[in-house]
Amino acid sequence: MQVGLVGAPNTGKSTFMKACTLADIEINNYPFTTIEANRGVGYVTTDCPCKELEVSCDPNGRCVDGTRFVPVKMLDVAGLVPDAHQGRGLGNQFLDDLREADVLIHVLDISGRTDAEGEPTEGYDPYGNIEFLERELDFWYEDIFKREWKKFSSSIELESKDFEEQLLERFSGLKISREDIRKVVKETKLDTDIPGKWSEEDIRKFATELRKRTKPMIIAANKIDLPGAEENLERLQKRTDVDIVPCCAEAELALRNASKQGKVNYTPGQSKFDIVGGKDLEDKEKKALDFVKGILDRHGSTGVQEAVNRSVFDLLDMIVVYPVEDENRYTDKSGNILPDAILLEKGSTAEDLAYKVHSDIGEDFIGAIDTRSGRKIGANHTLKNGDIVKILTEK
Ligand SMILES: Nc1nc2c(ncn2[C@@H]2O[C@H](COP(=O)(O)OP(=O)(O)OP(=O)(O)O)[C@@H](O)[C@H]2O)c(=O)[nH]1
Ligand SMILES: [Mg+2]
Repeated sequence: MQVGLVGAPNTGKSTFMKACTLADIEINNYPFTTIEANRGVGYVTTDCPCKELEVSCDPNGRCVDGTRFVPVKMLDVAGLVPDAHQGRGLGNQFLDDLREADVLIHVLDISGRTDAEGEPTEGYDPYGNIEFLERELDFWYEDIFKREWKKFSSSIELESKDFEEQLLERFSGLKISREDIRKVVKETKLDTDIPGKWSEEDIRKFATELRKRTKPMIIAANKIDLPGAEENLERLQKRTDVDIVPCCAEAELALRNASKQGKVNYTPGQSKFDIVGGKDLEDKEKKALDFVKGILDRHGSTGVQEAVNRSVFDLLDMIVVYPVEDENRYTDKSGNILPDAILLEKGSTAEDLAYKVHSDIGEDFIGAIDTRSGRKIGANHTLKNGDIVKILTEK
């Protein structure tokens, strides 16, 4: 599972990334601060069953008052500019870092204070950035396909290899699934027996549809704190059907830093924070926290956690399940309560969970127990979000 951050330069991608991961990342108010991708671990949040079961859990990560933090890998890349595929800006080769991404968050400066080149400006219409970003992503995909298309098509036409198999094999880095291919072939109505005869336009159409399916995208409308941002957001919401979450990455970063320093109590995603009693805050810090409070009061949250959660739970349709060893006490072998929280695709089975925990456990799987009902479940039993499962193995 990997979440990729994309967007024009200077929109706040690295600020968003730093807020999520608290990694040491450079942020500046000029374009192309990021050149090499920043990688880190962020979190999605979900309701932990510990609250409902009235137990105190011992998570391998973190659980704050019933909010469980489940790690997800995150990637922040360089800014993308129009015509990057022709080498402008930093080009689009760096997008290859995003091959592994399962979902993208497009960080957009909704205030209109950054143009498509990442230069500070005023009154810029952010809608243009949605169009060009998608276009550049399509060119990136198209290039990847075109590079291999000759070899790929001759293996099908001359060696009678299967289209789906070959596509999965040759483009495995793009995380394409069989289902993605089938749906795209159906939609584009292209003849998969003769890919060598596809026109450039056919390849482009195929690449674009696959890009949309394999890299679903949500927009983080960042810098919502700045004047004009809310009006732009309203206009944008009418013009696009992409999911948009208003964000203030700067506020989220300020809160997480203050929380790390023990100055505030704040659970990411929440609508409020408390200043820890007895802490002397400098005027500057007080001012910053007042600014953050204004954002939370107005928008309900900074939007950062919501954008990450929605990308994983809504766009990728993931669920969280909890494997345990002891079905009565919800513990692992060492007595830790609800230690692991595992992200799985919706529709995953008990056996899929076993494989996810460890391939040996998957191989030795003979059944499982749904701990809430106490009932035995089989390999094909579909799991639900929040399920706590004991896996049974033959050894
Ligand atoms: N007002 C405001 N400024 C923000 C916000 N988020 C980021 N910024 C500022 O925007 C500027 C660019 O931030 P970065 O995080 O470096 O942007 P980036 O998209 O990673 O930029 P590149 O790496 O150059 O592509 C910095 O001055 C940040 O402080 C926000 O929510 N509100
Ligand atoms: Mg950056």
